[in-house]
Amino acid sequence: MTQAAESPKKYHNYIGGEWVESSSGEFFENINPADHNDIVGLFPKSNQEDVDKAVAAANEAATRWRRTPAPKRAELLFNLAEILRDNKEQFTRDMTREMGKVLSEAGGDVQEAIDCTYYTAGEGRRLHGFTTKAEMPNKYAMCERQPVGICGLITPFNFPMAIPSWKLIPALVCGNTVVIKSGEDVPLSTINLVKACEEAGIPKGVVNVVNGFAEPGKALVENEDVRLISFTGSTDTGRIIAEQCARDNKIVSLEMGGKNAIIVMDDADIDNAVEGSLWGAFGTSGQRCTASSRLIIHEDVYEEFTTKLVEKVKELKVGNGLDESVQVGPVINQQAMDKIMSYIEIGQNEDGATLACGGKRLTEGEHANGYFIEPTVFTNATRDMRISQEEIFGPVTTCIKISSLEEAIDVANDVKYGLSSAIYTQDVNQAFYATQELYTGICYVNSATIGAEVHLPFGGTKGTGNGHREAGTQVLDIFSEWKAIYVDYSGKLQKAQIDEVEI
Ligand code: UN1
Repeated sequence: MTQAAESPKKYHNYIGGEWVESSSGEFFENINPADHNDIVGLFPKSNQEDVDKAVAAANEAATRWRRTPAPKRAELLFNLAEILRDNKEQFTRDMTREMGKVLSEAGGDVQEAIDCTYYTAGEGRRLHGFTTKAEMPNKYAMCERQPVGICGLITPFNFPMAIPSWKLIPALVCGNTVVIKSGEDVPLSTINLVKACEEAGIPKGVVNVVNGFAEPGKALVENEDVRLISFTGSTDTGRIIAEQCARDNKIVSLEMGGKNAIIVMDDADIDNAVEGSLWGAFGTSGQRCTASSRLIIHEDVYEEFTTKLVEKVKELKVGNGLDESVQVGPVINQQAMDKIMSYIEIGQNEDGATLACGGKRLTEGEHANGYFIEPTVFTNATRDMRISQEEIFGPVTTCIKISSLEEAIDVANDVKYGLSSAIYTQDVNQAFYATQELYTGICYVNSATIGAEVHLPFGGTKGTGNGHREAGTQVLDIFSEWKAIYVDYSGKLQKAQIDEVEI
C-alpha cells in the first residue's frame, strides 16, 4: 500500500471558486495513520489572511445565493448527491488512507454524506414555515425561515465526509454561504466533497475551504463577518469557541464528547449484546462520539457476557484499513495514541480496574509504521473511575456490574456527557422505561450506541452539546432564523394588544 515512491500531490484551498495556495506559501503533510511512510498529500498551512479572503468571497456570493429560489439551490445539491454516489469507491479509499478506518466503514461514511445530501436537498421544496391567525381583523400572520449569513464550519477527523456534509448541506439549502476549516488529519475528504460541489455547479464563493491547524480555525471564529460557527470536536475546544462566540454575539452550534453506555439486562439475548458491544466499542477504533465506551451489565449475566466479549475482542484483526480482512484500523495520530495509552495506564494503576484483554501498542511487523492499539477491555470497573467517566476516544471499553435496572440507569446517567445510550433486554416494559429515563439525545433498544441515521436528529444533552441537533429537519433550526411576517390589509391603523375588537 505504500506510495512513498511517488512524490506527494499538492492540494489547495478553495476560495471564491479558485484553487489557491495559502498566502503563507507553506504546506503540511497528510500522513496515513496506518503507514507513516505513506504521505497522502501536501495541504496548505493556512493563516488568518486566507480565512479573511475566504470570508470575503463568501460575503460576495451571499446575496445572489440567498435570492436563488430554494428549489433551485436544491437542484444543485441533488447533482452533488449523484456525484458523491458516482465517486463513492474512490472517496472511500482516500478516506481510509488518510483517516485509517476500515474500508467498509469509510464506505459507510461516504454513504452517510450521500444520504444526508439527498435527504436535506429535499428541504429545498419544503423549508416549511407556517401561517396562523392575527389578533386583528383583515390582517395576516405567517412565519418563514431566513438564512443566517456566512457560516464557519469546523469539522473533526473521525467522520471525514459525513460530518462536513451534515453541516454544509443544510447551510446551503437554507441559503447561507460557508467557509469550511477542514480537519487537519483528513483534509482530502473535505477537498473531495468540495470538488464535487464545484462539479455540481454550486456558484463560486458559496462554498470555500481553508486547510490547516488551529490558526485558521481561530481566525474563522473571530472574523466579524461570520455569523455562525458550527463545530464538532473536543469539549475543551468547544468551550473556547462558545466563549468567543458569546462575546461576538455569534450563533454557535456545538457537537462534542460522549461517554455512551450500553446496559445489558439479565434477560438480554447475550450473544446479540456481545456483537453489539463489539461493534459499538471497537468500530472506528472507538473514535466515535457515539462509541460504546461503558458496558453496564447485570450481575446475573456479568460473567457470561464478559467472558464471551473478551473472547471475541481477542479475535479482532487490527491493521491497515485498506486490507479488507482487517476489522480495527489505527488511531489517528501520535497525540491520540499517547492519550489513549495514558488512559490504559490510569485504568490499571490509578483506577485499579482489571485489564481483561488488550492494553498494548502494536509495533511489530505490519504494525511497525502505524498507530495501532490492541482492542482493550477493562472489567471490575466502578462507576466513578476515570476510565468510566472521561472520554478516551479509542479502542477501550469499561465493564461495570449492576444489580437492577434503576441502578443501571443511574450509572448510565452519571457522567457529564449525554450523547447516546442503549439497553439490551427482551422486556418491553424495561425497554420503554429505559428510553424514558436515559438522559441522552439518542437511545437504542437492542442495538449499540452507534449508527444514527441522517433523517433523525443527532446530538446530545449536558456536556455533549449546547442544545442544538444536527441532521433530521431539526438542523434547519441551526442554519436558519425565523421571521414573523404580519400583513395588515384593513387599510387603517390597527393596534395589537390595545384596540378593542368588535365581535
Ligand atoms: C460521531 O461520532 O461524531 O451514529 C458521529 C454514528 C454515526 C455518526 C457518528 N452515524 O455512530
